[in-house]
Amino acid sequence: MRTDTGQVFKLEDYRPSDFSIPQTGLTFRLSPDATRVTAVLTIERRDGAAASAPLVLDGDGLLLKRIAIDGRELAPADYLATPDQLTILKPPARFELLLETEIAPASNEALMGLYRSSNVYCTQCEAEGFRRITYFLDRPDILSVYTVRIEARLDEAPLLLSNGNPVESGALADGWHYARWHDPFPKPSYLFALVAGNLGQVADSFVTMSGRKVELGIYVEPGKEGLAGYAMDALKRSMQWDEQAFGREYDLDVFNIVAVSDFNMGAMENKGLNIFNDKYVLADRETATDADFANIEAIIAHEYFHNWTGNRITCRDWFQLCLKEGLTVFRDHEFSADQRSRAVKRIAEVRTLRAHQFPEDQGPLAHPVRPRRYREINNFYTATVYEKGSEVVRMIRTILGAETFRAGMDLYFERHDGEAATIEDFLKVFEDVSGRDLSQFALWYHQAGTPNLTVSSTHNPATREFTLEIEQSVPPTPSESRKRLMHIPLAFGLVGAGGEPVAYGGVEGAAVEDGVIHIRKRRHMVRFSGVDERPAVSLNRGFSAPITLSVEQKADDQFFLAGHDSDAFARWQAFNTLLTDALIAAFRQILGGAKPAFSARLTGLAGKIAGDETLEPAYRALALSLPGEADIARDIGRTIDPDAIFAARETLALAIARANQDAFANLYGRLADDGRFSPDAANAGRRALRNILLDYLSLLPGGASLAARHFEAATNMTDRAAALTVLAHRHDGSPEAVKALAGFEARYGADPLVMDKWFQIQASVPGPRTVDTVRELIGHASFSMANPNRVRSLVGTFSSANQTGFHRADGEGYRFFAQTVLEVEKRNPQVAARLATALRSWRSLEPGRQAKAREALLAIAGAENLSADLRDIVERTLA
Ligand code: 0A1
Ligand code: ZN
Repeated sequence: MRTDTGQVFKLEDYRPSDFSIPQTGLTFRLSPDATRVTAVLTIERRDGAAASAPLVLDGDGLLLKRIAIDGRELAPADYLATPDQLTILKPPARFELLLETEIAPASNEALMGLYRSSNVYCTQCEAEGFRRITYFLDRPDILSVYTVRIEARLDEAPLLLSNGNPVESGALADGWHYARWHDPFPKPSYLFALVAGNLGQVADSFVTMSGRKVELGIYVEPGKEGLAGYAMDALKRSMQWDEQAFGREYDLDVFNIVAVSDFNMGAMENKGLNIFNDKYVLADRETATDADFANIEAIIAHEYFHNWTGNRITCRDWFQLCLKEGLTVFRDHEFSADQRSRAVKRIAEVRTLRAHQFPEDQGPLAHPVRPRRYREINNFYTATVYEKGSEVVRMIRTILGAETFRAGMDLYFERHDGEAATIEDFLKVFEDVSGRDLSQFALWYHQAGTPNLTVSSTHNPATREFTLEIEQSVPPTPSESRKRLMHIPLAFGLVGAGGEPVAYGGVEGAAVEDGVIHIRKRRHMVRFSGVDERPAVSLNRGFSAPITLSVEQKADDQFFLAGHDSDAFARWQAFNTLLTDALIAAFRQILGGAKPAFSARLTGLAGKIAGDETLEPAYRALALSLPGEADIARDIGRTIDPDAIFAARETLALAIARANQDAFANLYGRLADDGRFSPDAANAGRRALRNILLDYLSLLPGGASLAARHFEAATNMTDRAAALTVLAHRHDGSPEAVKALAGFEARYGADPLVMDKWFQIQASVPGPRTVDTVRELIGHASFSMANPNRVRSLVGTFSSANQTGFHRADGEGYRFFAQTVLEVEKRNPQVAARLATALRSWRSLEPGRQAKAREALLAIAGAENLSADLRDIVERTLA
């Protein structure tokens, strides 16, 4: 484990390396406890580098066994080797460096570098894992052509995979065999991958737009081949979509995906050999929910799209991470929107952004989409870099229009193919194709914080003028107290009494193009002339900018937009805002000792939306799902009491259920499962609507038995998990809940990915007792502290998705959490650091909980030998 050195890496310190490594040859002789790695590197001093410059290679916990230059062993005086660095004091200008290191994959529990997952050898090198394999210039601007030879025992590892194309394979003495792979595309070390083991294969092929045939393989645990069909289908759709939407063709003869069960993140885009967390590959109706299917489709696409945005054009340094991640998320979002319902996809994206990126941006861990400094790069694979990074690309498209945006992307691929690029390079292509100046817009990359727009409107019937007064502000964030004014593309609509768009004569006060107001100053008075009647204003349509809005809007207008806005996102937003406002009012009533009440107009509108057959079922389901407790907390902002928020939300749910009892029961009946199954978006949407109706109906008398029947009758995991959640959360401890939990465990006890759902459902049961349940479940036979999916399902769910349980008033949730984070850290610092972010919003809690949360953070910070990963998170959180 790398302990903290306190070193801070700064963007302004970037300079190219003195050396390049045009060729990399690697030979692996695989063995669980002592794998021999022989690296043969062609190294050249770069033009302009000082002749006296030593060569300093990165390592991480390495043991050097042999070192030679151009075939001659080095004398001890010629070099300096520590586990973390290799310095060659007087290297020639061009030479071949041979290095032999020995590593122990079986005891690698950090899951970085070469490790074992269920007896399969696999690698994870992003961001800095390659240096755990051999000494190297382990930085993304060192592009090298790799040739890899893998040797293993045939019985232990019949399958040998690496990047690029297979070259040769054959038998060796004593039951060993080998394979050689060559990747003709120069790549950074973080994209290196190796897999060796006994795996089942699903094979298919794809013919690219220029007529080349690509062999596709998905490799899974033997016996699980039947669960990889959906992933394969998603892969072929992704390949086709990238040709159509971006003109991007695949470039190797093979494309392989391997699913492993121990993985720190979702998946990894290694050139020609993607490695996946098996959770994002394996699925069928019996084991996977509709959300799982949608995630698989999106992540398969994401990793595949990286082949152009990330691999062919990579990042100059890790500060540019959003160059590949934000752009690739944008591409996978567009893919899913095209494959599914665009409106529903957009609403879901915004909910995710608000749930994960907004709290990050509004708390102690806030950072710009392109950070300027880091202590541990692993901690910057964040919602800001990924999700806000994607929103920034989307805004570029909004500002330029779809055609010019595509021209810019074409120019980006043409100009930077084969390079390690920067955000400046990316912005420049769009300036060049459009002739626009994007320098103010570039602040979206450089400045942290969620901008806010305050909007009010006036109508003057005498002058027929309608005016929007818009003011922008960007709240201060850590180490950025003063903010500059941003360029915010605000899509809008003026809506007339019949729901029609209101025509206007002219506009003054801001540039307005194609339904977008370009906010560039602190304050704009946007005057629309020739407007006879006061319209309702629909703002930030399609969520055109990742901002918060404070709009002075009459309740009548808000209700009107929730029923009539022609922009599906804005319409959903209008209803969601009504719900949020009602919940916040109820929260205050509860704190004041009053019983909250909700208007019949609001609960009635919920019923109207549920039954509106002109709307897609998936949209109706999203509208009916109330703002989450964390969403409400964020909108309240400070002195949060999670118990009062929970009570407010439950009361509103009950009010909606009571007001619409018959209509909901009726609709629930009409949506009954016919036993046929397809994971497509339309079918998933009907299930989502039926399951949210169950959630409401379960609050009424007879609710537990209704949910139990739903559970028993389920013919797919979506319905089964939904019913189990309702039973466990709403009827905790009831005979129905106890029976269903036991039945689920008995049925799926041997399937770790399904047991993760069982852990998740129990870890998110609201209330003070759940911390005890979670403690107990840590001892369950299906649980393992060494497996990231298990840890996230149980401990991660408890700490980040159980507001009343985790924030138990006596601090017991926090104490359990601190202790567990430190225990996870001993094996896997990266997973521990991510877990620890659950306390990032501790300062918004009411004083009692705040003090207890701080104690827990201090307990973590005070532990000995903290990893760089965890120390970085905890210290920034406390700062
Ligand atoms: N580049 C991957 C994310 C990723 C990052 C780090 C990892 O190391 C444990 C693994 C994966 C992606 O965007 O999918
Ligand atoms: Zn990615």
